[in-house]
Amino acid sequence: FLTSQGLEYEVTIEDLQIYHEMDNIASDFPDLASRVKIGHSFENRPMYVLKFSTEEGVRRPAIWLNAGIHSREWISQATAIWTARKIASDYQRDPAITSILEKMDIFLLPVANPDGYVYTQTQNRLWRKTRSLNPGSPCVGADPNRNWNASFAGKGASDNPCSEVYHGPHANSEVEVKSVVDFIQKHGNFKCFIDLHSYSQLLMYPYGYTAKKAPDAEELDKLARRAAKALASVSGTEYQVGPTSTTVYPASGSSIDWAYDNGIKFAFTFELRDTGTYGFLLPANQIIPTAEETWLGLKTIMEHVRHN
Ligand code: ING
Ligand code: ZN
Repeated sequence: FLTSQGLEYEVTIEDLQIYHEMDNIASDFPDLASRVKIGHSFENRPMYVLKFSTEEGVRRPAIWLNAGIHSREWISQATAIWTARKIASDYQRDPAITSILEKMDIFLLPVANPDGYVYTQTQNRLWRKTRSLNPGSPCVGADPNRNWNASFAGKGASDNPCSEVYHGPHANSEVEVKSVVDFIQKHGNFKCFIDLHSYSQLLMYPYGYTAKKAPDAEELDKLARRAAKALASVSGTEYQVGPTSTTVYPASGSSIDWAYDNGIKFAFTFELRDTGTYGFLLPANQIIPTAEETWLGLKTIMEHVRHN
């Protein structure tokens, strides 16, 4: 609303500003982008994806860009929504993204854990999990990156609801995870799944649930190294590359392991800036630089997917 001081915005608990920006992108680029509701959260907030598609009515091979599964990793949601506008505005300007979109659709979910995200803005900045209730426990939430049906309840997850890595009562128990799983399975033609987290500056591929090598480890490693190099070319930000279990720690029930075991070969997790100076509390002046460098990494992966 307008005051004597100028423009001010009324922010309410329910106001996910990223959802408004998704709406704006869809109306600024009506021939390319649309906002699709794929489900709802535990507290009944909508789960919105932006769909980028240059041809209606055909189920083209598709790319899933996931962000904000851990609510406190704010650079993830921010990078995702910046990337959304970048995809739309560079279409028909940048030959790389143009040719990707001539063959594939991109689905981008910037807020995979909306309840947690609102909670980090109103109650506890460092909340990681969902906000589902655990019967018989005073502790709230499950780790939505331990809740996928990939060696569920295995290594690197906890059966204690009070743990930050609580896997939940069963695979897909978190409605936010289930919504993504159902959408991807119903679609049936996803070739790539990228999950954005922070922090540590890592680019990882399966597996997290085992130290065994994934069948495509060599190709994924080569591609990840090229992506990390492209990313570093922007402002020198260095990433380490490798499989999750040996690069960060063993972790079962993760999104990319589920994707990979369900035939989505190009499955990657980015751990964005920084390496710990600010950690989850990355200063606002690093948002755009992070998004800009990450974009080159993402494009490297998406171009490879288009050719394969
Ligand atoms: N790190 C990830 C986590 O879920 C990870 C690491 C990546 C685990 C990919 C499994 C698969 O713990 C953060 N910061 O959340
Ligand atoms: Zn995370």
